[in-house]
Amino acid sequence: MSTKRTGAQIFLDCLEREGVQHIFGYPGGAVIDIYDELTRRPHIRHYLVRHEQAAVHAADGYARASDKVGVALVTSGPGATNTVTGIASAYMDSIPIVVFSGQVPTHLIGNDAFQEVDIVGITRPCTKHNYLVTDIRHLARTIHEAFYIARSGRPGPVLVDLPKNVQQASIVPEPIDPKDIKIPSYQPTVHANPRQVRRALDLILEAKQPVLYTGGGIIHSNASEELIKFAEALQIPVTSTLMGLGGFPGIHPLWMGMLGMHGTYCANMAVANSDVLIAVGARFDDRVTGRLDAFAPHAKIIHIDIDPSSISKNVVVDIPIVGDCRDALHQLNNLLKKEEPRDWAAIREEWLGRIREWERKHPLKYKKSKEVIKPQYVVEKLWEVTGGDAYITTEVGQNQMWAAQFFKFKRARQFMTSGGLGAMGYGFPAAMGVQVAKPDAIVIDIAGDGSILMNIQELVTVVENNLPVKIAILNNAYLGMVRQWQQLLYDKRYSATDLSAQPDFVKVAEAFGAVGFRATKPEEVEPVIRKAMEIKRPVIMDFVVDREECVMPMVPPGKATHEMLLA
Ligand SMILES: Cc1ncc(C[n+]2csc(CCOP(=O)(O)OP(=O)(O)O)c2C)c(N)n1
Repeated sequence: MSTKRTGAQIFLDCLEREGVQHIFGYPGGAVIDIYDELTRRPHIRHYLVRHEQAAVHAADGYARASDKVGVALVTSGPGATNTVTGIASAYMDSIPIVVFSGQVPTHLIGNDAFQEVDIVGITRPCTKHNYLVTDIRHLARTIHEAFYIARSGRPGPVLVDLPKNVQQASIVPEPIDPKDIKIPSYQPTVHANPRQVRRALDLILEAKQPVLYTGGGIIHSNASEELIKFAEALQIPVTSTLMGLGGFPGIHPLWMGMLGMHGTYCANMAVANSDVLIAVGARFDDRVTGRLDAFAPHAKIIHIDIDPSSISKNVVVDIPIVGDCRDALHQLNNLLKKEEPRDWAAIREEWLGRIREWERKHPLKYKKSKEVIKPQYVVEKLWEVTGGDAYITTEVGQNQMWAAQFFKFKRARQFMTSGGLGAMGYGFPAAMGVQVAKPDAIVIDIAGDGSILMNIQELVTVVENNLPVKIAILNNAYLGMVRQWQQLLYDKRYSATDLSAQPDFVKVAEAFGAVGFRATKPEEVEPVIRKAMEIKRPVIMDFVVDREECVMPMVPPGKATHEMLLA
C-alpha cells in the first residue's frame, strides 16, 4: 500500500535521491516544514550560515571543489533576496548550484503578503533556469530537472521557489529516477562535430605561432589531462583566464601565466603575436581581451565551447566548435595520433624561444623589502609552506590578482574566485564550502581587509562546525584595487577608499572563537603561516602589508593588451 508524503518529505526524498549530503541554509517561516523534516534525515548535513549570501557562496565553493551540485536553502522575501549576489556570481562563472527558496502560499502570491518577493522574476536574468512550483504533483520532477539543468551543458545556478502550501500538501508520490530526466526542449551539444575538429586540427598543424587560451570550461569539463596531452604533443604554449587557473599546471614549461588586464607580459605578447589562437572553454571577457579590435590581430581563431551563444559573441571566430571541452580535446588527441610524427620541439624552437625571451625581459616581479611586508611575498610564502597543495579562495581586488599571479596552481579545482561578477565577500564562505567538500585539505581564503568584512559573520559558522578554514588578510588599510585605479588613472584622488578605521582582526578572530595572528614585519610572515597551518581550527592571519603596492602588469581599461603598464 503506498502512503502519502508531504511536500517537505518529497523535497528531501529528492535530495537524497540526488545524493546530496551537505546543504547550506538559513531557516524562516516559509521553509519551516522542510527544516522540521530535516531533523529526520541523518544523511543530509545542514550548515547553518549566518547570512544567506554566504549559503550560496558556500554551495558554489563546494561545487567547484567537489564537482557535485552545491545546494542552498533559504526562506522567502529577505532570505531569497539575500541570495541574489551569490546566484549572480555562480551564473557568471557557470557553477552548478541549486538554490531552494521558500515562498508564501500560492493563494497569497501577488498580494504583497508578509515576506513575499517575486524571486523568480528577480533572478530570471541571473539563473540558468528557475521555477515556481505551484502544484505538489510537479514537485519531484521539478527538483530533479533543476539538478539536471544545473550540472549539464554549460553548468549554472538554478532556483526553485517553493510555496509553503506546496510543502505542506500531501500526495502519494509517483516513483521517479533522476537518471530518467529528459527535457525535450533542452539538449546541450556535448559531442563536438568531428568535421569541425578536423578543420581545427589542420589549421593548428599549419600554425607557426599557436597559443592555447583556456578558461573555466577546462575545469568544468574535467579536461585538464586532455589539454596537457594536446599542448605537449604539439608543443603549444598555454595561457588561461582567471577562471581557468589550475586547468594547466602552473609549473609546466609550456605555461605562460594568466593573460589579460593583470596577465603576464609574456602571455599577452604571445596572444598579440599568435597566428592561430585556440580558445578552449573561455569567453573573450573584456578583462582578457582589452581593446577588442586589437586583440590577437593576426590570428585565426578556433573556439571550443559548450555554449553556442558564447561563440562569436565578442570576437568573430574562424572555426567554431560547439561541444564539451574534454570531448573536443579528446578528439583532437585521437586525430593527432594518426598523423605522421614530426619533431614539434624543433619546429617550435623559435616560437617558444621568443616567449621565454618575453618572460625573461618582464617576469612577474615586485620590489622586495626587508622593512615592510609585500603582499606578493605573503602569497609566495603561502605557496611554499603549503607545497602548493592548498585550496585557495579569494576575495576581490588586489588580493585576488596577487593570488592569481603568485600562487602556482598545480591542478584543476584548486582555485575558487568570483571571476565574472567579482563579488567581494565571496572568498570566505566559498572556503567554508570547499572545506566541507574536502575536510582534510588546507583551505585558505586570500582576502583584502575590505572584502573580509563583507561576510565575516561566517567565522562563527566555521567555528561551530570545526571547519579549520584559514584566512590570510593582505591588510593594506585601503580598498586597494580601487585605490590603485585612483592612483594611476585619477591623479591620486583617494575618494572613499581609505580603510584606516579598522577592527583589530586578531581580536575579531578571538571574539568569534577562532585563532588570530598578526605579522607586521617580513620575517614574521613565514612563522605565522607555519603556526596557522599546524592548528586544526579556523585562523585569521592578519598581514599588515605595504599600503600603496600596485598589481602589475596592468592593461589600463580601454587599452590594447600590448599597451600594458609594467612593474
Ligand atoms: C560587493 C562589491 N562591492 C564593491 C566592489 C568594487 N571593488 C572591487 S575591488 C574593491 C576593493 C577591495 O578592497 P579589499 O577587499 O581591501 O582588497 P584589496 O584590493 O585591498 O586587496 C572594490 C571596492 C566589488 N567588487 N564588490
